[in-house]
Amino acid sequence: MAGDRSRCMACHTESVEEFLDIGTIPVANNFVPADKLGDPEPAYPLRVGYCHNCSHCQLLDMVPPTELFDDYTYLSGVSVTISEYLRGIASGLVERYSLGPDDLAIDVGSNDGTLLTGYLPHNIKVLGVEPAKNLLEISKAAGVETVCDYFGLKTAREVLDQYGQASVITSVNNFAHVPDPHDFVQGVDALLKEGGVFIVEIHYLIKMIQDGAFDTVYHEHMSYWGLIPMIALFEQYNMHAIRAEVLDIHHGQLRVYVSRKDELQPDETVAAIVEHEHKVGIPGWETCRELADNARSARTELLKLIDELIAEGATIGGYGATAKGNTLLSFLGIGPDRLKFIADRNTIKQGTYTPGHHIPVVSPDRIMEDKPDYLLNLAWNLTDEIAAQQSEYLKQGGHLIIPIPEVTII
Ligand code: JHZ
Repeated sequence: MAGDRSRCMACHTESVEEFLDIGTIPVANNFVPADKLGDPEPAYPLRVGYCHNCSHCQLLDMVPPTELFDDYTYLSGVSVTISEYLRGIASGLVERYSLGPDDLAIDVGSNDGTLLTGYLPHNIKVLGVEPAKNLLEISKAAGVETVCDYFGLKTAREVLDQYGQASVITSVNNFAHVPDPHDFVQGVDALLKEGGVFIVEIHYLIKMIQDGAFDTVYHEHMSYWGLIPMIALFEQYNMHAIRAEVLDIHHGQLRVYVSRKDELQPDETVAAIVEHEHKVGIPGWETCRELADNARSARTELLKLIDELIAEGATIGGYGATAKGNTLLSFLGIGPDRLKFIADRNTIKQGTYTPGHHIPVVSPDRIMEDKPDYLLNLAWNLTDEIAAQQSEYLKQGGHLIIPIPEVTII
């Protein structure tokens, strides 16, 4: 059962007010196998709230992490763009902090181990922490040792006993998945060696609002962080941000480098982003309400387009069986009557059906077999890679419909 949460997980005051209601829907990454199609599918409310005290945004209803992450269908290594990006984080850290064979690099939420493989050519010791049991074999085959658990103070102490202190700890697209960020930060503090750095990367609340990327909202994403609330959290544990970057990957990400206060000093990037957040009102109740308005207008516009195309006799498929795609499809009420299939290269997802509306997930080979007139691109953050891969389909007159940030056809 989902628990209700009007108490802010960052500042602990009872100040969280709802601004966006996506509906009661199944968990985004729980694709349904063919033999389970007749089984009851749990659905949970998906509502986002704003903390009037510290500006942090979070879900109001929490699904137990075990239901979200024990068995996980998303693989970091499927997209070339994402794989290169993740390995680039590792090699960037080797260079920035002159890491060598004596250093231990830990990645929390290490998924299939893709990020950690970026350290291997540099002979850095690596360790993943990842709760999804089904991904262990994949990371092992990639040469990455993984502790299969949820990260927090308890796990950090166990890792410390067995592997020693870490020089760098990364958490990329994982910190938002955490129901208790305080416990997580205490774990980082317990495990990081003196002068070590914690690098946290997360979908950026400000970008999400600017792009109207309401599809970033799904049960896995319990938090929606800006830099200012995050700094306030670290402050409570004598830690601070020493560098911050806003990046274009995914739906716009914030990367923050964090150390203990008395160990490393911040550069000018932190103050610049803090100033920008103050300027845009980080994010502010009214701005949050705008995201909800944008979500509703995007729904009307996209449904109108799809239904007009179908009325003209066009056929439509989808590309990218993404978590965010499932929020979009659920919010719009799109099922197999409108989208014939969704193509995805991830073989774990192929042969399954989207949660809720049960659209079949198929191999991308199906695109050239069926040649639908349009493909709704549910991985709109990876359009360049998908357009290059589907160049033949596009050359033969096929089109991609990009839903966000603007409804566009290419
Ligand atoms: P992608 C996941 O969200 C879940 P999703 C998670 N919670 C999170 O925060 C974000 O990532 C960051 C496929 N694909 O990365 C692979 C092809 O088939 O947008 C993936 O299934 N062919 C951790 O699921 C999907 O698209 C291709 O050529 O919204 C992309 O998923 C390419 C490029 C991708 O994340």
